[in-house]
Amino acid sequence: MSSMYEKVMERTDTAEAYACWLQYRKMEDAKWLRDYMSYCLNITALGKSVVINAALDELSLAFHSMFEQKPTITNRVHPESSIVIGTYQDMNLEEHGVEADVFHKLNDEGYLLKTVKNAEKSRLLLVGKSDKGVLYATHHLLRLIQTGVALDHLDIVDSPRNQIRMLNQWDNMNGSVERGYSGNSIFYENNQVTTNLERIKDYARMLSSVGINAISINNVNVWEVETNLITGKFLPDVAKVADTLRAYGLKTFLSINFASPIELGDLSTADPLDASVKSWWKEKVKEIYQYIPDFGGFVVKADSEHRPGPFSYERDHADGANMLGEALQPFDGIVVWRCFVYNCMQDWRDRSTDRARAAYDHFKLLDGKFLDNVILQVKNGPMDFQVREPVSPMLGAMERTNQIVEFQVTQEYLGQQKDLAFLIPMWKEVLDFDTHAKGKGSTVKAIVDGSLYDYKYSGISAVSNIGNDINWTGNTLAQANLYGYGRLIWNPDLSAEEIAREWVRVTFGNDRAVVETISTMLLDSREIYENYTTPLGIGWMVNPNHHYGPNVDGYEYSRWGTYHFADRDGIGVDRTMETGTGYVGQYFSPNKEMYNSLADCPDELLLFFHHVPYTHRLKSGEAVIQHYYNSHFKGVEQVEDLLAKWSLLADKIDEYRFHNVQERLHMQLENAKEWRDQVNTYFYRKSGIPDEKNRKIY
Ligand code: GCW
Repeated sequence: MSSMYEKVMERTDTAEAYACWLQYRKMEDAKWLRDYMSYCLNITALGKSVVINAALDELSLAFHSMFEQKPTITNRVHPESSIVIGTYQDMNLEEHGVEADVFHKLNDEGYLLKTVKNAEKSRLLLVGKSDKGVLYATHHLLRLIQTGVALDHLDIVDSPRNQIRMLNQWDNMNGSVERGYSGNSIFYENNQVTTNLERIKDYARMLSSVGINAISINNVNVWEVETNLITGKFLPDVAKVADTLRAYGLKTFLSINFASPIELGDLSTADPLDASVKSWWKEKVKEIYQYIPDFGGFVVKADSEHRPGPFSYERDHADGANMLGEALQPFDGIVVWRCFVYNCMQDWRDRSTDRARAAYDHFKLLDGKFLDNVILQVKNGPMDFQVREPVSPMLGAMERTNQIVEFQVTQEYLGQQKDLAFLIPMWKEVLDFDTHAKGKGSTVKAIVDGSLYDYKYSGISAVSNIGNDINWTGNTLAQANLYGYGRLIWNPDLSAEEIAREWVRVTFGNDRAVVETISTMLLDSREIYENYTTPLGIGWMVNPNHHYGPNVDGYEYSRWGTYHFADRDGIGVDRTMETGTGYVGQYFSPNKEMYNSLADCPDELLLFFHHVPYTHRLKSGEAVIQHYYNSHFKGVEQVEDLLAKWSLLADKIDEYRFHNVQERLHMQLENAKEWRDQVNTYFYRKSGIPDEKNRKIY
């Protein structure tokens, strides 16, 4: 039986949309075809495992599709072998002239991809430190072929910089996806685990191709039905999903409800220090591992936005996390404990509470109290995935507590996959940020790769952006964020340009105009979005609840702690030491002093840290209000330009994907105009200060 992928690929109208970056387009160029085929038709696979089988399947599928010929596969090296794959233990490295030394320097998921020559034949070695390395090497090779790289002199040694490379699905069992903009869940429907494992398999193929190795498969808000995922009712189904994911090097995690012992009807308390609660979780974990022997562990949202947690029992987060950690320890499982904890019932009149401070205030004093299989997961900024926020001061603050940073691939506040927003440049800013936690050079990437503090577990996690739409991500160009997320966290030193161009090539082919145009569109897009929404770091001003489109005062008098404090004279949140909330004090010097000083604070974050008059001059010389007008007018023009650029590609891209993106760009234009007009009008009316250029404001 043909797979879901193969079935969709037969339907020409949506095939490219579904295939994402695993296009394996038929090779037309005769010279390349000859060159590549000389390597690709005789595969020898040494060693056996489900993961190596997955690598072989991928090679066969890809070669068949690109060269219209299925490769032969053998399990011992023979004179015709043109690709040899296996782990370094399975291979006689000397026979191929490779030193085993290479592998001692690599971590477990690393690999060697090398062209070796003897008298009459060249062959490719794909050697993994483990079978996962073999799979990653396979995808590296397929990427090279699809981007038109010659194979004659390969000598690549690579391994991932980050240990945990995770995705969090915010999928509910009724099939909905919290903050999902791409259709329904691929994991659940009608309060059941899906039986469509083929679609999950294709997702796993995509994720493994960019090196993701862990996934939590249900929403961090764990509702009634989902609480049962850790029971015999659903575990057999979850195990099937885990089997599918495992073949692609992915560990399965579940989000759990902290109150499970109560909600599943077994106990009357969920107090983490209660002996019966502790043993309940120990038994529960044992049961889970009977179904899923390599289960990853739990993701936990506790005492946050009305979810239950240790606070109900006057215990702290360390008590809660350690109780679960203890239960998971015998199985090498881990607890990913989220730090998104703040008062979501704030009184807007109360100026002493600052939501940005919350995570640090809750967790900093617990440093050193967590078990070593607990990891704290921290959102990249202190608020909630706005278009621009400073880096969370939690990153670097916890010397003795494992940390993982959380990004959001799904574009909740960034246009919801209607508007274009390529997020890699933003994540790079975060990873490159110098926290100065241990002096100069204490970048976030050095914290989350574990090197700065020698964490036992660390890495990067992100909220996924996929659903069951045929193109997975609603907007086809949003596929770039998922791809780029994987590539970036594998190697944070890749540039956003490299990632963008590579994605365009594997997704749309190597035509120069296509590569240039789309990568430029992507690379400009975050700034464009910022221009017509909320520049200078203030954020929010969105419609409450669904978070799409402008509503300047939408959250101004709400309980969520997300205010801009605009009045007739000025705007911004004073977070300084002297007159503000003192939030800046959570940073290490010299960041603390830089943000605290009106003169030194970077323009793009000005209103995050300071309340200033509209007439305050930015470093550029523009007054704040004029900057607001200018950037909003500019943002709309830039979206018009995106549309014009895209239109030029009409005959270079298949119809389905072309129209999908075009349609979204039109929606984006409408949205941008609405933002421009509402924001400009609001501030004009508040301040009475006209636009120097006399453009239309209502
Ligand atoms: O960004 C906010 C979202 C919620 C989400 C929460 C969280 C899953 O609006 O939908 O809940 O963050 O991260 O827990």
